[in-house]
Amino acid sequence: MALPIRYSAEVQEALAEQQAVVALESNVICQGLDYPLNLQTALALEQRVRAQGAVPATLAVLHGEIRVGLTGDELAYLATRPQTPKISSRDLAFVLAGRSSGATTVACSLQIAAHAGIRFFASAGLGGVHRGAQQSMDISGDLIELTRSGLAVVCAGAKNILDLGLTLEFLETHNVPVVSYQFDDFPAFYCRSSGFKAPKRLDDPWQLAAAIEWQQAIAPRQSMLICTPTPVADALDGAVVEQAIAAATRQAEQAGIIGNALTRFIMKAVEQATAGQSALANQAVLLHTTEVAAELAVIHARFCQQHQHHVADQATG
Ligand code: PSU
Ligand code: MN
Repeated sequence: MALPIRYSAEVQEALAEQQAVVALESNVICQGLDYPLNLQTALALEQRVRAQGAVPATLAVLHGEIRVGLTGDELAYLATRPQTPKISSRDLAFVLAGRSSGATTVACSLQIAAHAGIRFFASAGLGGVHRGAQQSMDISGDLIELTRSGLAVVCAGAKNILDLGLTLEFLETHNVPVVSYQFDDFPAFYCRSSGFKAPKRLDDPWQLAAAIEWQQAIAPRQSMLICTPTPVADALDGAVVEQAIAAATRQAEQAGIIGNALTRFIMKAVEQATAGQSALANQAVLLHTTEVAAELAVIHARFCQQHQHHVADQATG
């Protein structure tokens, strides 16, 4: 069966003309941030992408239809319905069969973006290996989907509620290429550094574009993780955040929260403990990673055009 994918007119046109498109998730808008910060953020993200000369494609499922690119009204619809289910790639078939709606996680968004032929995706912080995963085995499907989507994923590392050391180990084991762009370390969401060096640093966006294309040629389904730390002015103090996270993690344990509810529970507890600071920091990270994704997507599109011309010249010359 053909997937019921509906593209916004501008995304369809941009894809047809091989222009830069940046895909965005909707779960963070629906559930990660509260109204009205979430709607303001969703609109600001699209604006940042456009300002760089790329086209934004926020992804969601609405009434049994996969949507690639949403209108302002549709963003508002999602932003005011936090009861919309969080859906990962494992949930998508049921959502389509039931003709229902869902806010897509990174994992689900990557799967949809791959079907849609989009090459770039931006997220603030990925899901990853949870603290205590040695016992719980709670590892986000976001990481798995990196190994079968073939996108350039721009983010500030993974959320710092996770075990970032284990997250890096997992990525290494699954041979996901991880690179920090113009930075040495693996970032930690709204903190600049996780304390771990990134496996690779690249400073030149053109070389990065070339690496993305080589990765496509080598293993078309393997995504590349491109990390960029949140700006210094937006970063939160690591020690304060760590305390809040440790307390929130204990709270979740005591409340017996497991499965796909855990991430949101801990994020909200941290938000409370920091009097809303972490939500604003989350927004700042999103804005930054999305802007970098758009900037890189535009350079990547130009790189591909130049390369095509070069190949055509060689063929005729
Ligand atoms: N950002 C937030 N809160 C969230 C998420 C992002 O502030 O809940 C979502 C993202 O959509 C991400 C997902 O893909 O959490 C990961 O969830 P899990 O750990 O259950 O795989
Ligand atoms: Mn999980």
